[in-house]
Amino acid sequence: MDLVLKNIGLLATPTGKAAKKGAAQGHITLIENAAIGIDKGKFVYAGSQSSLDGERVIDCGGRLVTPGLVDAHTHLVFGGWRQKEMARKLAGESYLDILKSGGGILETVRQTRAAGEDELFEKCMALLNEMLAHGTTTAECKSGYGLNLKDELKQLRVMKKLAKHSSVGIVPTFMGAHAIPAEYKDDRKAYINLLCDEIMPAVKAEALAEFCDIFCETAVFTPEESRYILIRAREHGFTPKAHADEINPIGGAEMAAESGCISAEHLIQASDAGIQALAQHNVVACLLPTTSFCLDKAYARARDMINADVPVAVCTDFNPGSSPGLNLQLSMYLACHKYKLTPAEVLTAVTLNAAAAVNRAEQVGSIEEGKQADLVIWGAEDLDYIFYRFGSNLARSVIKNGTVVIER
Ligand code: IZC
Ligand code: ZN
Repeated sequence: MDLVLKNIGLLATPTGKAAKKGAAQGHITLIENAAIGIDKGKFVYAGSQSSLDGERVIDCGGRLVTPGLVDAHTHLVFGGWRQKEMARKLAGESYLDILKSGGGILETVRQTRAAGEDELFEKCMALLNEMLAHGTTTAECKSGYGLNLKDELKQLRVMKKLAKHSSVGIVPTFMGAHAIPAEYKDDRKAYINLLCDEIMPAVKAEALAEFCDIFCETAVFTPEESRYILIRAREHGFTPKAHADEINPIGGAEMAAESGCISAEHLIQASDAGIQALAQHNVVACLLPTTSFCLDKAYARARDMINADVPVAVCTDFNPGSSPGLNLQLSMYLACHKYKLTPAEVLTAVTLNAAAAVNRAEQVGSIEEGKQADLVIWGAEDLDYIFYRFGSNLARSVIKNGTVVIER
């Protein structure tokens, strides 16, 4: 065996290769005095303390061990930042007002178009190292700040290079339908055609993305436009996702469910019918509590979703506008204290269910024989503690594919 972890005070993990819903979301495996065996990057043993021997043995000192965290929703690759919009926000301008005036996403589009590929790569490597240090071992990344063929491909090529060089597992998503770019503001149809007829096939020709996401929102893409774009995306071989009912209740959740989305994002304003539709189609709800926090908005109805048998994931939404933070531990804290989910439900939400939201539940998201050996050793002795001591980075050591990548 390559690596053995012994003297684990508590091993906490969901189990299985599919998202957990309903009461099962809160049913996790808890093993006291546990040990883990890792060989060739995979878990080969996870159970009670045993006399395992390996090339390297780590004494966990009675600490908590969980699966590596999966952040299933980030807008990682962007030029610049948007701190200059903070004053407008503090003075009462809304997120959508700033976007309508040509700022917001469109400001980041200007800065991303102006940035070189190498510059974006270096910036993102540093951000990914910060994520890793906070326990994130897999991250989904969306394009959507190029909004033309050249710059969407540039963002996605940066992700491909990041996937090669970063220890964080990268899941690429094409999100050319993030906003209507300024040069098409009087001809939305032409932009939608450009997306579906030219950019989608080019992205697929280079195999740069598995998923296609869309911002279905007032003043962005209507549910009808979203349906059309996601149908075209499926024809091109993408698995659809949708930002739905974030700011206004416009039937985004229903649209996402009917369009065959693997996940629907935000859902702050999702209706009862929308929640039922998600449950019926087994769509993972990717909830983003730091966005509610940053925009000072309501929190999604996570408990209603769990009661309705919708599998819930929790993610950072890391982006330069509505959630400029990449620490998934803060999202976990808010999910517990604002959504009122239990620590066990939230742990499932940031591991197995998040993995399912990016079609990775067979490989990651739990500590079980055969899965990729991604885990976090926490500066904590039990699960409650990491949902209690907010504001500090409680991840101590991080292991990705069986390699110790962070040791503190
Ligand atoms: O840059 O504002 N919500 N898209 C939809 C975002 C937030 C990212 C941004
Ligand atoms: Zn987003």
